[in-house]
Amino acid sequence: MIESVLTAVPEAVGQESHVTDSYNADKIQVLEGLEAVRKRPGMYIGTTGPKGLHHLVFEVVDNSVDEALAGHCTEIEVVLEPDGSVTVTDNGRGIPTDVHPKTGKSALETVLTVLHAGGKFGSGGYKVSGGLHGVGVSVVNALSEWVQVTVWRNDCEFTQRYERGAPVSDLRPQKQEGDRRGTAVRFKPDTQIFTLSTEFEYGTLAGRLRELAYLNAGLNIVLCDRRGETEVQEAFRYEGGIREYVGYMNREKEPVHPDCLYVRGERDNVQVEVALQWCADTYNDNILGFANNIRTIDGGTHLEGLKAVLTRTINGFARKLKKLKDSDPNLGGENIREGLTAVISVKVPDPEFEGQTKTKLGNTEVRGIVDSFVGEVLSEYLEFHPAVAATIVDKAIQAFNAAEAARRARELVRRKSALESSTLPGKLADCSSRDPAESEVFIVEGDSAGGSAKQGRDRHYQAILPLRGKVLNIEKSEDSKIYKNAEIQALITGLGLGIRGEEFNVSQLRYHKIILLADADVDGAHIRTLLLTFFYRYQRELVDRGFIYIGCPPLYKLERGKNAQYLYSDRELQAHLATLPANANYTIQRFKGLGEMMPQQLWDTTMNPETRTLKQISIDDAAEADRIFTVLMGDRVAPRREFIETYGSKLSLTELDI
Ligand code: 0RA
Repeated sequence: MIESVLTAVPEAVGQESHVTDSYNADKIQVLEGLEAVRKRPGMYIGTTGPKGLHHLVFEVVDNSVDEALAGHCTEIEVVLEPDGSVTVTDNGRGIPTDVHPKTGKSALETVLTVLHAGGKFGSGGYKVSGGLHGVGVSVVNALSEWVQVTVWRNDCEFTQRYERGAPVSDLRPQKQEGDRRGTAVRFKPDTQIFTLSTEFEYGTLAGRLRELAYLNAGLNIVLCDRRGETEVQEAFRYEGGIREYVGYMNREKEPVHPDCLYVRGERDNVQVEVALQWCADTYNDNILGFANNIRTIDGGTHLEGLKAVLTRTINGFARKLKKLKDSDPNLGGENIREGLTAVISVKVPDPEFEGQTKTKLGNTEVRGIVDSFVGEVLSEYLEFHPAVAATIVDKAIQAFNAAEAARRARELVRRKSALESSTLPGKLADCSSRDPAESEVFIVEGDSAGGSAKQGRDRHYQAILPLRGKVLNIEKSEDSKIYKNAEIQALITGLGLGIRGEEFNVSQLRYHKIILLADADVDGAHIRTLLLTFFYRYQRELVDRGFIYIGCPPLYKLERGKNAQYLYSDRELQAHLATLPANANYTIQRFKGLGEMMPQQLWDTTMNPETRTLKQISIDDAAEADRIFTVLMGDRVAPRREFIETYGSKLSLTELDI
């Protein structure tokens, strides 16, 4: 309906909304719609924690990116304002401001107040905002204390203000000099909704904006933080698109061929873009899939197509180059993907997202399109670059041979080791529940902390697995050595992890919360890092699917008369001390380690779901994650040390407070 208005009715600059019955009825309906969003924000943005908060920014940015995808926008600027609001500005066409004669409302007001109204305008095209996130700017409006919109269009600057979803001013036009076009949406998240925190984290925003810039070659995205004393600004713009993305992910690695293999084009209305580069010094693959700029963590048809065509093409070249004999079996897909860093980005007119988290691309036609299109371009490239083809084939054959050797070693170990038997490790204090969904396991360093945790826990659903000493760095170890290591065996059998490199089987997992509990010092950070790396490299899905958590023990106990208070950081301690009267009498106890805590204390502060803080490890910035683990587990000691000291407890993965 609005579409026809856009073309049929000239924009009525400054036209008063004439009030009719239908306008009033409409308005009530609209406000009820937004009221529903305020009542159940989780239904629209998943959570009112940090993830949902940042989602607001991405929602607005996605709309600007859609303008870029439609070819009308080249710049997006995100400003973190000193007052806690955010402004997202683009140089697109500007949200239409013409007034609908029936409703008396401008298109702009419709976009801001009607759920999902944004999508009604577009004339096809590839939309980010129609996909996974696509809840619309109206949701941002509903969840903001206020929104200030500015549109530059038709030689005018239009402004309008909203409070908690409702317009509080008319759409005001003002003649402007020059021919500026675009939209600015400034909003302040509502503290009534985001009760935990309304503070945006620079790193979280920078990670996604960088990703968007890689995925949309040439688009200029600027992030500016005006909250501190000095302004911080970063511009993300990559003419090379995902080719540069792969280069960025590989910058700590050793590529075996200098240039990224790159495929880009369109077939049957589906845009396909792929960048590939193999590296020598890593056993894993790191393949990121995107559909309409949305990261598809659970894969889908685009990744299936890519994997199939890689396996077929590289096997074809292996035979053609006589590196495989006729009698040899084919190289496995996993051999061919070893050491591969890849990004595949498809843009599909009507994407279907499947799975529990809607992060799996379902469009079946995409599989064949990717397979045939990438196959043609890749084969031609390798024909003309036989040295590159030979290098990739050699690498895959090496991987094949190593996998065979590892399999034989594993068979040997398996027969003898606890892996084969179903006995749980002796030091595991299991819980009585057999329902993994409600069960949690605390992985605790050292026997004394393990003892306190065992006594303090709720044994119905809390298990304790004490580990002694440092976990083996699996990145640098042969499989045979891994399976012989006692701590790793305990982890594998105790948690139900299965075999490295084999398909993850969630039904085997014995606990859906795996909680790492280490001291709040540098040693603790190191142990946590080794464990996280173990999970990430051994079975990455554990991390991707949000099973891994970090427990947060307190650093201080402050006693004042009969009152005791636990504090979890130096900052928290200082903040608390500042609230005390100058003449207050108090004592401060600093916990040197978990082992010093009484069982009851450990329960109260760290284990009791009612009072504890858990941080869920989630990888929003997949490129960073892979690089971080490469740095952490690689051969270079200096960057690792520096990293652990800076990020020991943070890991620059987003840790969500839950
Ligand atoms: C509806 C229709 C058109 C553009 C937009 C919405 C639009 C929305 C946002 C949100 C942030 N920036 C935006 N830029 C544009 C098409 C307008 C036309 O046909 O002129």
